[in-house]
Amino acid sequence: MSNLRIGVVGAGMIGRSHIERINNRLHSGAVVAVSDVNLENAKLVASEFNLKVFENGEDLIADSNIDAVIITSWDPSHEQYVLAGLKAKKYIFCEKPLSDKAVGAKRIVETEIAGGEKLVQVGYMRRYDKSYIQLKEILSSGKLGEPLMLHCAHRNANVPDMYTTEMAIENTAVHELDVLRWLLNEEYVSAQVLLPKKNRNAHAKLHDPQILLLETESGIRIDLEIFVANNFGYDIKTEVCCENGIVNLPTPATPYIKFDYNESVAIPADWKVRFTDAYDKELQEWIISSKAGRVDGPNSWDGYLASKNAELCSLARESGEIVKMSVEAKPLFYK
Ligand code: ISE
Repeated sequence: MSNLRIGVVGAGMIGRSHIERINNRLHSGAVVAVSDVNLENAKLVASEFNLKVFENGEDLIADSNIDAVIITSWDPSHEQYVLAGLKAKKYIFCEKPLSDKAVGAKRIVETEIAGGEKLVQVGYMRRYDKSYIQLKEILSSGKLGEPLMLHCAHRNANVPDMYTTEMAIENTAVHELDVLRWLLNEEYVSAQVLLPKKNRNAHAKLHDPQILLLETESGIRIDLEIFVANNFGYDIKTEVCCENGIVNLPTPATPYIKFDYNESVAIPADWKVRFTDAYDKELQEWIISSKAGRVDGPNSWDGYLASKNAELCSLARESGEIVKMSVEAKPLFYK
């Protein structure tokens, strides 16, 4: 079968890097078209990868020469493009979050169910990361007993000036909100957010760091540190304390150097470095499953729960209260 012809809506940082990986490294699919609200940016990326430029995302999505769509535009525009993709009955890969609002993600779920065909995958790439997969295998083997507590950290060296206090949860912690329910096979029942002393490296519109305290259905307690202006590098931690033992998320190997009377190991600069293999695997599998007419990865329901849970955590931060998170029954369509 011929290559899946892919159109990309949003030619910013992650959009460009997905185009590069698909066209230079992956197989069975090719990005053939691009659009961006910044037309000049779309033209620049198009000339680099020899793509057709569309002036607006909806036209690209509806074009009959496009089989499937990747949405990497800015978060508030995800919903409108996913809905356009559903209308055109195309396979859609939408970067996280599925929508910046739970109500938007819910509309996507309802539209997809009404259309009768599963078409949407959400870019929660950690589920494709080798170290998370190993962690899940160890927990599922049962040899460590039941998980009781998780100690997690999501640390970035820095974030752009437009990054706000809300985004620490809705753009950053949303990864853990997705991957931990996948890891534990459980939903969250409550959340609380603590605000430690403010980091002077964070700009005025960002309270950094933040601590999320989550509780799951069976009573597992999770503490998650979000520290996005740490000035030293990208650092992701998950320690799971079980009845008979403890397991830590493996850190991908980097060279251990002895030099000039010092020992050192490099820390990744950002997520693009730390999760590059996961992004490759995620998109390769998306191309293969789209060609086979399936959605195998995190779907709209997962995307909706991540956005909804993030919104509830934001509410917990604003109110200072412990917020209850009701467990919604998964629609049959997604089972
Ligand atoms: C960014 O949008 C991501 O998705 C990264 O994975 C995350 O680490 C970062 O904090 C977010 O801002």
